[in-house]
Amino acid sequence: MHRARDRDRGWSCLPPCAQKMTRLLLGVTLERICKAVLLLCLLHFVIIMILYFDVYAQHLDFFSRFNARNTSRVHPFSNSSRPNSTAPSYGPAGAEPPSPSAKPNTNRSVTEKPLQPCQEMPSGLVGRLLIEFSSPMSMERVQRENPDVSLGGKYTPPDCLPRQKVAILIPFRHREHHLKYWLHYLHPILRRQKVAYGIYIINQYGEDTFNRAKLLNVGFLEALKDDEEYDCFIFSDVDLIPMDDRNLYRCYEQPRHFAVGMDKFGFRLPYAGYFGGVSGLSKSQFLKINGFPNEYWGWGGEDDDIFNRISLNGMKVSRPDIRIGRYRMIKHERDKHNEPNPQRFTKIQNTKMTMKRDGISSLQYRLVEVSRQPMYTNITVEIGRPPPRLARG
Ligand code: BGN
Repeated sequence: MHRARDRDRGWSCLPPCAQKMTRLLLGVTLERICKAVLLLCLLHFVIIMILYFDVYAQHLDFFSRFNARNTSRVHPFSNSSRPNSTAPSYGPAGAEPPSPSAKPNTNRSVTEKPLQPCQEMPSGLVGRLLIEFSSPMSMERVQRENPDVSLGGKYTPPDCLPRQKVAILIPFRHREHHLKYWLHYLHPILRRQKVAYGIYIINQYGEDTFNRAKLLNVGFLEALKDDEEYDCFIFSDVDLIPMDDRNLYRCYEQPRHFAVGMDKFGFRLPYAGYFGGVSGLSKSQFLKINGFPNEYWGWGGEDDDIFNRISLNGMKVSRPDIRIGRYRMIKHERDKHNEPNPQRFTKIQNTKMTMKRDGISSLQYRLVEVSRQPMYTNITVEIGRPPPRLARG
């Protein structure tokens, strides 16, 4: 009955034939699937090849840059701006290779690509860091670990053009142990941050009362004597290590406070106007506030005075996010000859009156020695002592 109907409709196939048809259809489908898979494989192969050649080309590019750098190695900082006549000598003359700068080098070989400005947020940063002070540290180890740092503690990124030249100034006396850790942690961080920098230890000569802010004023002038291209100054205590390399050591539109969350303050800002520990000002910001006060002898208050100077001159302090601006402080006893300054409470009330006459414009000091060490430049300076207190009555 069915067969008769099929015949009527023009279908001439009997059951074995229908099976054949089904198999044929299956075969065709399978063939199509195979072709599609083959095509996908081919596409995959082509994509892989494109990616491979892209990476390979980058490698070639990297190696050509590397070679060019090795043959015409550019030294980080110029010494053309050194002081003449009365100025101290900064290490052996001719010991440094010729001057480079953050500006493009016109003598580059034709095959070498011109350097691009360094990224705002460099890609090699790692974020949170493990900071500890229990493993033994030596200056030899720091030197071994930082072969790219040149004499005097100077560095410039080899693969991009830094936007600023940063002088890092550390007020100092008898803290050699802390300095080793500071250099051990900071050199690699600054390198990853693509900073062009020089490290200056401003060492107070003698045993008179310590004066942090005055030492920093000296550091500002001496660093500029060493290299007039510095346009950013970062002032750091020797015992403070950043716990995150996204806390970028450079200058900003507004004066910068870096050490917003220290471990000793429970990783919080101790008060809204706190400007201690690590801070940074561009050259023009620093000059606008007439530098730092010279008259804060002993511990405390000088950072509050600087904060006042910033506000009184119409600027605002900028800060990193509290999660990024974390710091570890190396534990230590209170230094001798750096007792809390009893005058600090009244002094910080008078910044408006004192800042014009007391500052970088009135700074006096005697340079004792400048010596270039492999990992830093050491500037020893005599800055005097606090004036004798007026007898009462
Ligand atoms: C403040 C100090 C700062 C110091 C911080 C954190 C003064 C001035 C009188 C109020 N200021 O109190 O210099 O950095 O503590 O230790 O003492």
